[in-house]
Amino acid sequence: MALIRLILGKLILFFNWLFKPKGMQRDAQDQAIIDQQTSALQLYQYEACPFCVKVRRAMTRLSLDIQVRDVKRSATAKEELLAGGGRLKVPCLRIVNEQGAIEWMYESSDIVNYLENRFSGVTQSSRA
Ligand SMILES: N[C@@H](CCC(=O)N[C@@H](CS)C(=O)NCC(=O)O)C(=O)O
Repeated sequence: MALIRLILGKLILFFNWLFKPKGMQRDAQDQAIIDQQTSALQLYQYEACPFCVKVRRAMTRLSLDIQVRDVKRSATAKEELLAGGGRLKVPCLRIVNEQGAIEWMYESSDIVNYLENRFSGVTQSSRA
């Protein structure tokens, strides 16, 4: 079972690499604003988890520089996820909102929707 999981994981990573999505282009000023906003986000994940790959592909498509914390490789990241989110389940997006409150968002589809809703449009500064 572990071997099958390992092979499947490698295949997922291979196809992800082969069909890597193109990142959207923004001008430097807009990208700097987005980078500032994404500095408040962290993705807790496993490298070869298909749901995590789905979220990382959305990040690539949207050109989002979000810090990735690997829960399998880092005991600290695992503790942070358990203590903050309450469940050892990935992917999970840690969001610090404008008031400084922290939200832990589970479910890959919810995370992708959140990222698309927040970051796929034009930035405020660019068209002011
Ligand atoms: N419906 C979830 C599924 C996530 C999921 O099953 N993740 C697995 C890793 S691939 C996991 O964390 N399993 C541990 C658990 O469920 O406790 C999503 O779309 O994010």
